[in-house]
Amino acid sequence: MKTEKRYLLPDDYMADPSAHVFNGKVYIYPSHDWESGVPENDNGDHFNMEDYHVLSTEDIMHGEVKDHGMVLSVKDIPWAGRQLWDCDVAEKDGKYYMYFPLKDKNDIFHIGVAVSDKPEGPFIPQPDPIRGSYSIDVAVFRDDNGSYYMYFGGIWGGQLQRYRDNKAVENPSLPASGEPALPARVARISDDMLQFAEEPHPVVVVDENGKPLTADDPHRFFEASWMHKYNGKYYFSYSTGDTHLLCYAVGDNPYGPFVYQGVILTPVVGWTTHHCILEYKGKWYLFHHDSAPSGGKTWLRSLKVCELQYDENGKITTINGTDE
Ligand code: FUB
Repeated sequence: MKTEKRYLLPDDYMADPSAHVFNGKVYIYPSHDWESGVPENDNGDHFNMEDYHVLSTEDIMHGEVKDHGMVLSVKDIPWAGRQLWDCDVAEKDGKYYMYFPLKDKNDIFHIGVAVSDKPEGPFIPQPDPIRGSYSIDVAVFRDDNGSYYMYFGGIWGGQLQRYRDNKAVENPSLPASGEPALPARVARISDDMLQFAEEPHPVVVVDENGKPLTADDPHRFFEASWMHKYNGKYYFSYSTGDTHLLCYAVGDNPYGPFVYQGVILTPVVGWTTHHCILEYKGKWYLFHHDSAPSGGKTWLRSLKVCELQYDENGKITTINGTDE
């Protein structure tokens, strides 16, 4: 059966959606693709994004999607080098905290924070990135007890291979075939929402026998973490990067381990795949992007959404990335 899908913003290129419900409305925080002219390479230099916009809607599949305009620019971030990649926003006590990966002046990714009184911004950046932060692709999850956790990390251009035990290594490398894959990271966020409250922990995805997925497994973590809770279980979902899937794994707490479950979305048009999952008005949705409207240009992606279905055991029904 075909899944009904919607392009959310046909007039602009945006990608890497993070969506949340604030004050009864859905707010979407994407990265903002544009034709910067930087040639495509494995380092991701062609993802040369310079600002963020915020979108909102009250009817995900059919309603108006409002673009609130530019809410943060690389020009306003004191420590900026280049490349504003996937961001996310969390609300605490009436303030909104935008977390964003950005390369510093030495071309090293860190994660910054910018603050607003409103979900639609504008967001004012802190002078420095989060202490001890590295790599890319931020997702912030608020657990039912009021604790906030940040999931992050991405390999290749996302620089995760440069770190072991949260320290930069001299000779970055990826694990060999058969060795455990590089994991995403998770850290609880401090009470003031501006720092990590602890050293980041590895987010380990294991098979049904408890063995970590290996570096050559087509379902291993690559980038684009997301966390949501369904029927009391913690669903860690992610992109597999060079095998072009969105997959998920389930655990009993925010740190895992998470047991691999299956594919959420098969490959889309374009190299990257990146998503978030949200419940709104009693239905579940998958937001993601593809490059079909730009004719397959990997650096010019368009936001898409469709409904997500679970079976009676909490298994997510796989969605075909290309049926329209
Ligand atoms: O948008 C730049 C990068 O492409 C993101 O950080 C990745 O998740 C991929 O979508």
